Amino acid sequence: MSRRYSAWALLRHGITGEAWPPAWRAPELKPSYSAVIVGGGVHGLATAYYLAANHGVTDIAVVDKGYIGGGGSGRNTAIIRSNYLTPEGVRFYHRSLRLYERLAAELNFNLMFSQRGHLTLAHSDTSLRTMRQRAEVNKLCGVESEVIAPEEISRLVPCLDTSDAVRHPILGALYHPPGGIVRHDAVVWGYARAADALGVHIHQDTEVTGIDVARGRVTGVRTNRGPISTPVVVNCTAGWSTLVAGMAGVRIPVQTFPLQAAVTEPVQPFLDPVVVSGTLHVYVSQTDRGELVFGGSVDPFASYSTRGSLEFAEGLAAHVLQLMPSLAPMRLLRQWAGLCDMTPDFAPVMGRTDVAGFFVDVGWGTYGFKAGPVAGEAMAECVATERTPELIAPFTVDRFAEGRLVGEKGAAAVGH
Ligand code: PYC
Repeated sequence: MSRRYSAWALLRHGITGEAWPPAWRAPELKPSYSAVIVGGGVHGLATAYYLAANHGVTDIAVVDKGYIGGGGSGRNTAIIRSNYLTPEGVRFYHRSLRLYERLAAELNFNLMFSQRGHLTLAHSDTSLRTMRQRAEVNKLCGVESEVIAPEEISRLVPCLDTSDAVRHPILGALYHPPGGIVRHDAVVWGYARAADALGVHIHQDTEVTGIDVARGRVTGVRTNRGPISTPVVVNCTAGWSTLVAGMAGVRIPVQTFPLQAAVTEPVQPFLDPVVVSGTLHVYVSQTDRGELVFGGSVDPFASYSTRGSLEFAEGLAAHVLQLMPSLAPMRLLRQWAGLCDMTPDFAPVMGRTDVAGFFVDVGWGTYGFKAGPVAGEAMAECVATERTPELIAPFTVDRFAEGRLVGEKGAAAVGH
């Protein structure tokens, strides 16, 4: 633990009320940087951190039009897992989970990563077959996953109604012990602090309004605070990814849909694993503070709204109570939505583009937060070496024109 955050400092600040030193600086915006990363969420900050830590590139600006972690990184349900469907996806998220496992030590910041297991329920023969397929692909890629029967599910989550007296009886589940939850704002702040300490400049309230390209190469970005000249721009945005890419003349096949979530009042711990039901369009986990965090499917219509709707809350309550009837007395405290950039195959768009120096790390759909560390690591390598790392080669933008889709819809937490 650094001296700034020692137990002695904690005591002194607690007793005297002395202000804490800022966890990252607020530097002047320089007129030029070696690289500008657009988007101060977990992807942008992780890319900056790994560029500095793994490749010695520190002359970087991370710019965000709002505050860091204010977009998808602060609006997700903080689920970490690697039990995907395609070998490309499983290998990629497996690396992310491994990075998450040692991230608190690496960043010297408590991320509250809790590997409490992850259960995806199957309510039909078809989904049981998909779970079996996922379990086999997972095992072949070295990821711990197995299909378990209702008796075992009931032992892991006693509050689940595993009887067959319900509309959608539980036939089995994909059980993934290494999955779990993490404190999402801590991940953002941990990367921000560590990147800042290595010399990266973080500029909040700094909106990119244009990207300059000359003779097929990026030459700079324009912002609401003035122009920056740079040979490298990395688009790490969600929600605005097509708009930022469009500024460089790059088209990516993404449509943006809100994904709603909600949180209850805190109660005593009773739910250990994360529970997902695609058929009932719901996933739920209990935080260390005791709240239940719920999410559902993306909204049926493309939009940029980040407000919750009554329709969602009603549907959510109905579905949750079919799974866990004893939750009926609990009260919802808050609702919100995040923006999900959906691609045709539910896999991301990563790497170089036809514009030299313009890189993309976008199209994360509902999978973005859990990919933050591996995406940052791989994008940093891609930018620093100008080569596409093997792990992200399946996700390049040219796959759409070449018909190399990576169909990852079957690994979605809920139906979309
Ligand atoms: O893929 O685990 C997931 C997920 C949960 C919420 C949104 N996506």
